[in-house]
Amino acid sequence: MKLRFRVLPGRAALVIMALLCVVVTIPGTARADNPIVQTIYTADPAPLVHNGRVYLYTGHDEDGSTYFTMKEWRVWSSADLVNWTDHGSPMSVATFSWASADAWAGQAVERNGKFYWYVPVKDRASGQMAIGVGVSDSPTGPFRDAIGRPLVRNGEIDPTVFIDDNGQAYLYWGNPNLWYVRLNADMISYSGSPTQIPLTTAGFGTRTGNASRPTLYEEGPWVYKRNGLYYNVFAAKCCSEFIGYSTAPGPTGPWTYRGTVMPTQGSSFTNHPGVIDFNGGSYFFYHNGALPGGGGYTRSVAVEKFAYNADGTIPTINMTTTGAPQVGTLNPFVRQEAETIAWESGVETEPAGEGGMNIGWIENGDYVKVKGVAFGSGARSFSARVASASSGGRIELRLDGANGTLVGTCTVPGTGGWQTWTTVTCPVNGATGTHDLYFRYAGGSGYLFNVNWWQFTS
Ligand code: FUB
Repeated sequence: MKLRFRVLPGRAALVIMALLCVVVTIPGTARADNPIVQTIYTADPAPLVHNGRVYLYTGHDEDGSTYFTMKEWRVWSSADLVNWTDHGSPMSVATFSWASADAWAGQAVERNGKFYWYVPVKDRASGQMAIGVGVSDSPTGPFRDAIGRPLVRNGEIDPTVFIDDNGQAYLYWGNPNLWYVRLNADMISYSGSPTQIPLTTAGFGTRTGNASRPTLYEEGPWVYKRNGLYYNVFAAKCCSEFIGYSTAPGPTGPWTYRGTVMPTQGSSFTNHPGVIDFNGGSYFFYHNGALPGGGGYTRSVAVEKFAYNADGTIPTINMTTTGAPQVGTLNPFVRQEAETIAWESGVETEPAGEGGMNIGWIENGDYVKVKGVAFGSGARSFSARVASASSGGRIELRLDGANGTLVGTCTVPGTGGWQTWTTVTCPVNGATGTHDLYFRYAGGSGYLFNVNWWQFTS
């Protein structure tokens, strides 16, 4: 994310520049890995485990937003929960011809090889919020409108979908109420009518000071089943929200309020839960306002690892800047996408002419960190797919810090265009064992070059 100082009043710009000096440009400082994404603001995380990867579906808060101004959704994926690959935006408000705005909090699920992404959007005709459903053959899309109209429409938001062991799927959603309906096996139609889940204080806790909302339930339900127990984790109270949860013996209740998952923290007055088990661990996704310029309408998704208590209750989870530990290591000897990032400073991403995404808007001193790279007995050379409409620059390969040990430098020439790609190769010395790898970009002024992918040889 490039902060655009020129649109800010002088004092605000100075404060952010001062923060950047402290937070972003301290030479050699080890980087924290929350928030997960630094290239844009993201919100409303919805993780999905599929074929050994975690796919993360998010909303996108526009830079400088002063409301939930959200036009598109985004997809990211990771095999290790620290290095996240940007898959761009495979679904937007425009995907739904009947929708006019508000790409808000949704969830994607897989069934029979198809991926269904349930999202709230504003129905143009009625002006009401409605739930649409996108479908794709791939977790990264592109998604198309599955039915050409709202699946349900009652002015309420934030769908979550859960498929029970017997194959019955349920769609839950709602703010201020909480609804469910039984989805048919096709996942794009339902049986029966939308039904309200009674919001009792026994089921969802007691809120004081708001006569129209006597329980803590606010929005953003996330329903799942674990060891025979049904969980509904939700954004509670407003505002600011915290994350609470209830459990039930069945998918439609009766629900019992169980307490706090994540206290009110993190400079955003909303929060939004997403819970998965992956590779033997349990992970809690949420959002906050932790990036520079972040706040209630410029949010960022983050993740923490946690362990259920022996009785199935969820411990209190706090927001951290370190995030979840890495699952395994990253293999540098297979092609890796340049947009696979643990942390970055100064770069952005865009769709690449060759397919997938590339990183760009790279200036002198920007860097990308890739965490836990297993060089083993050593790397001999490095190749990168690059393009430059200017005169190029250099990719410095450094270990364990943006100013860490230099193990190679690759020169990038001008190629005649930002999408005119060539492959550059350079020797590598001293890269053995497992390290955080920093690509530090160097050159003259202005934008230097784009990178599509990279690979080391052993
Ligand atoms: O992101 C827009 C809205 O804010 C979501 O639908 C709510 O859950 C809250 O996070």
